[in-house]
Amino acid sequence: MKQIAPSELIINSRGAVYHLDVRPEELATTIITVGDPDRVALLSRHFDNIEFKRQHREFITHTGTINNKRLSVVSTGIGPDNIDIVINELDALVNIDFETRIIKEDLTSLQIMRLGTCGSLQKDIPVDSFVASTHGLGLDNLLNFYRHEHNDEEKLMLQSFMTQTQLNNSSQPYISGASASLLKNFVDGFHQGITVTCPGFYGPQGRVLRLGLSNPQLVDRLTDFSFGQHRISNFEMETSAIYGLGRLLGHHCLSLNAVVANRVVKEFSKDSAAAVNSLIEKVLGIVSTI
Ligand code: R1P
Ligand code: URA
Repeated sequence: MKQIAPSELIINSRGAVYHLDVRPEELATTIITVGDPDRVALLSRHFDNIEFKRQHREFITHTGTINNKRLSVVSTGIGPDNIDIVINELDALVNIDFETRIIKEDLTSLQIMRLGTCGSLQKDIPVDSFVASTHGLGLDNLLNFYRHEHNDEEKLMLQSFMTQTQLNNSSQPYISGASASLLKNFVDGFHQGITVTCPGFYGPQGRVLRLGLSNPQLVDRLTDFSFGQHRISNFEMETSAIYGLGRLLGHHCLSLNAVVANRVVKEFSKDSAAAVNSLIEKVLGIVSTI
């Protein structure tokens, strides 16, 4: 078995992985990722005990238990580039032996749930409601750096997406589904739909401040897209990267987001902090029982 070189898997003097600064024994196999570093403590304050806390850059990790379930909460910061770091390092922590630098023979499949905020692309998915993503559709290109394949349904969905959105010049989209075994626990109180992940908050999500857009119809076309029963519910900046990399590495992933903006009716939540807190309580209530 090939040893992974110190330049490829970087382990610091604490024996912890480079960006997250977490050692293998400090991570639980059920993980909630959040974009905002301040959100980590908002989750861990509900823990019965916290055994581990660490921060390096925007990556904060708290590990503890809730109802006897061991859970880690990890902040990712914003964007798919950070997700590349977080998912690869979480996977390395469980599936690469940090002593020998060799991939383990028995691989561990993590449960990784994103708890974030998003913009709704449908009139009937209002601000302050919650969305569970059936799919992550990436406009961010991250997965195109990895060998990956789409199944026949995904190929057809992407073809239809390209035709309907006319995105041809901006990106090569990719798509991956949620973990069905996780998604089935998040039905009551959640809208479901395809989540589009964008490589930015302004132009890539059709927001105009001072700059013109190359595809001014994008938001409307995303709203109008349909493929069989599927439609696009929302967009944000991490889900497709989590679903794409998570699937390639054999983890169970799910993205759950509070709607803070509705781009169809042009509203922003009057109390986005309350919406996030309510999502936290709902998700922890479910996660502690599965
Ligand atoms: C943009 O404001 C950020 O909010 C959303 C987007 O995905 C992006 O990260 O998620 P978080 O609230 O989890 O950061
Ligand atoms: N996060 C996003 O990425 N977009 C929104 O509109 C709201 C939150």
